Amino acid sequence: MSDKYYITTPIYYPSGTWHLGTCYTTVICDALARFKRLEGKDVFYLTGTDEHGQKIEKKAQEAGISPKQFVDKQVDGLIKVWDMLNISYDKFIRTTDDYHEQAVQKIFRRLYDQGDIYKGYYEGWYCTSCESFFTDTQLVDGKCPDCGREVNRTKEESYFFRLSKYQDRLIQLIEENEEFLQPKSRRNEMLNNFLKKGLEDIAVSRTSFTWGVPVDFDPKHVVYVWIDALTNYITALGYGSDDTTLFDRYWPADLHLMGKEIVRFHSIIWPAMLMALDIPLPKQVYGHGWLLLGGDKMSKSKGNVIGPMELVERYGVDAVRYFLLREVPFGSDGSYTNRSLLTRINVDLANDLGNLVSRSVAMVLKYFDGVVPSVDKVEDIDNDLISIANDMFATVKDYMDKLDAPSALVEIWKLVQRANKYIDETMPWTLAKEGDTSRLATVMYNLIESIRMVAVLLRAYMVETPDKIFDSIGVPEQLRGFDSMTFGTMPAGYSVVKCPPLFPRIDIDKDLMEIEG
Ligand code: ME8
Repeated sequence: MSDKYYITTPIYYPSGTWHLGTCYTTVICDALARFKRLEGKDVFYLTGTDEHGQKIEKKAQEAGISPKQFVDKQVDGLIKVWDMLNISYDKFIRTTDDYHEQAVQKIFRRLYDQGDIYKGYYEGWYCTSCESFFTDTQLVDGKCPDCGREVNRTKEESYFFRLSKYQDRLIQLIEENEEFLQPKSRRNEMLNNFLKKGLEDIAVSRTSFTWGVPVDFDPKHVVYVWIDALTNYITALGYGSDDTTLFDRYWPADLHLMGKEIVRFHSIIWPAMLMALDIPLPKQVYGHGWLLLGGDKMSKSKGNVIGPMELVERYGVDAVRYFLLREVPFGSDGSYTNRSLLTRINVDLANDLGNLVSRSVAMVLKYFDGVVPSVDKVEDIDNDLISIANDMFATVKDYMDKLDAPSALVEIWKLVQRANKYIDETMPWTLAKEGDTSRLATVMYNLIESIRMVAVLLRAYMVETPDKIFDSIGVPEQLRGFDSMTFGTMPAGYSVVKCPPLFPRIDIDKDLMEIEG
């Protein structure tokens, strides 16, 4: 099995407000990247920005500044959001980076030289918001079939990519290799709605505006923004430059993760381009669902957004990350409401996790002067807790291999909840009163060890809480890794210290009044 893992988010249009929906793909990729790193893999996590095209040119005009000034400002804003969410990307690519533009030109020329790109005339419809071309029959009620907005009639000289030539190979790829495109619903959609209806060659250059990568052998054309954007996954690794070390190491991508609305580009156009370039295909393209607000996709251009910054400032980075990873069943849509966020924080984080840690630490402080005691008197009831703890890693890993972070978190919470129940069942305060120190020691050890194992796994999903827990229960560096996921690995004798509440309980109605007015 290969020990490298190359994972990508789409590159973001720096065209409007950064909102919680924007953060969805990135936070999931981040959890996957962290998980794989903890498994010992050599991870390369790529994200970035998709800065060319008519939409950006228009926005810059409206703002009265140059497109480059516009995107620079927007990208600064995005990087601040990623920093605040502690996104552990290894590279941030901008499609305005010189090396990328040069590689795009080389790729375009090569495809032209070998006959995969040819010159023609495009006449049809263009949705500027989606940066997509459509034929008459593809429109829905005369509007963009993807976003429902107005489309413009376009007629211009254009270069075309021979997409039709790859139709049979694409059908074969998607039908025969189940892993390539997931989930299954997306596979059916691509096969039935696009591939089997017949692929037409696509326009891959524009002449009606200039904000793009110029076609070097015909500079009144700029490369179509999706062709420019998709290549980022290989140009970021040095493809088309003098140094291809990263490309040689990490390509093919293990996972391209994205929202379902752009699966068509990633599972049809992108593999066809790679086939034309004779480059191996990514191992998996996965189209996740949307974060909805008020029943609609949270979206920059619709303006129905919730800002991540305010939420992180108010509730902390881990609460927001946890919500994004836990709330939306993977592959489906899920809704954001302020109440659902606050309820998750109170129930899962403050009550379940926070209370478990604070109660357990308080008892070790009270009954054993803060030193974790060793197991002394074992009872049957311990076995249930221990077996949940011991089985947890394999199950969580299994879910993460299927990209299913919500189910992985549910699995971790089974131990959190079992440990809370264990406190109620063993009643340490009664053991203390009765002077059964041997049994009390065992119960305390089992609780602290369960908490440690939970915190080790949480390192993939949260960025502050695991260390707070480790510091509170005295876990040394070498017992914070995935190689320590067997119950009993931590020896007794470490000291615990009081931990400030991990997630302070929220007065939901009061907070809702403050947030919503
Ligand atoms: O599509 N819920 O960029 P983008 C879940 N530049 N995910 C959401 C979301 C929501 N409400 N809103 C946005 C582009 N996203 C192109 C990609 S890649 C070669 C070019 C996700 O800024 C969206 O599904 O519109 C996508 O995965 C990502 O944010 C970037 O979207």
